[in-house]
Amino acid sequence: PGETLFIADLHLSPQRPALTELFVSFLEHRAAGARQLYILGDLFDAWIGDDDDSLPEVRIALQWLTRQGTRCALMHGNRDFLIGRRFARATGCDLVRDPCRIQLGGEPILLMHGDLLCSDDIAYQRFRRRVRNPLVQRLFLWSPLQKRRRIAADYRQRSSEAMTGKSAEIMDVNRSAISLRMQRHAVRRLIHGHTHRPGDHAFNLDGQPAMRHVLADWQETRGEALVYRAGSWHREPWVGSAAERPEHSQNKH
Ligand code: LP5
Ligand code: MN
Repeated sequence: PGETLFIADLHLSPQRPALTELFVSFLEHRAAGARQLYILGDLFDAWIGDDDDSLPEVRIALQWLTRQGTRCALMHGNRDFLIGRRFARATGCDLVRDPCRIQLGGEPILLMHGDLLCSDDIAYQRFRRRVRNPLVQRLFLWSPLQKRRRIAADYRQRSSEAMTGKSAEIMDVNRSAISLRMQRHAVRRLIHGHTHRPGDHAFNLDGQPAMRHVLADWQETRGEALVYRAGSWHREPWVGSAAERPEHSQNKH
């Protein structure tokens, strides 16, 4: 009983206050009351350590959400894999591994951020292995915040330069990587984000119907959640709560 919501790729940053506002309104007016919220990576556009206290309103809203009774699970994305236990403790969120296998209504489901499925992107997978190395991370976290900000900006820069030379196919998920993961975890449903190519893909896995839900990335004007309720699945846009929209208050007065 109760709803389960899935979102990913919000890419929150201090440079996009309207996006943060949209997300906070989603927590307050939509996620509240749900049984569980899953955030499947890239909540933040870049996370350089839990000691960086930018975007305090996000922590406050997540803490409020978990305190009022909605469980919130947080998975690392390729932009915010440095979210740590301090952030989790402060917000009441559970950090979950990528991949993560859950059960909903008796059905096993695999959750991933999605970057691991992009196995054709060799340069990225090499980069990923390096920055996911615990020793490399510890060294990074020991540096002063200013230095970390510079390094993160440099990675972003080099990454976007690298991406101009990659084809769309290379940066998309690999079909056999999907099948392998789903077989290994014995699931017929996979939910992931990362590619910013939202869609519901029904396909055949070992002669059986299978489903892959790709979550949408969020924009200032529109977010989206995948919702599981009473045995069925649907996508739901989020454009802010009616009470907060300017047209609404104009009608009121
Ligand atoms: O997210 P998106 O869609 O823009 O791009 C990804 C891949 N890029 C990345 C890099 C991130 O954007 C960088 C942001 C990091 C923020 C946190 C900083 C913390 C640093 C902590 C260090 C311990 O994920 C991109 C994919 C694309 O998705 C599609 O899947 O293609 O991958 C790249 O472009 C990577 C390049 O191919 C290689 C990057 C070279 C950078 C040089 C780094 C040197 C090695 C560092 C070793 C410590
Ligand atoms: Mn991503």
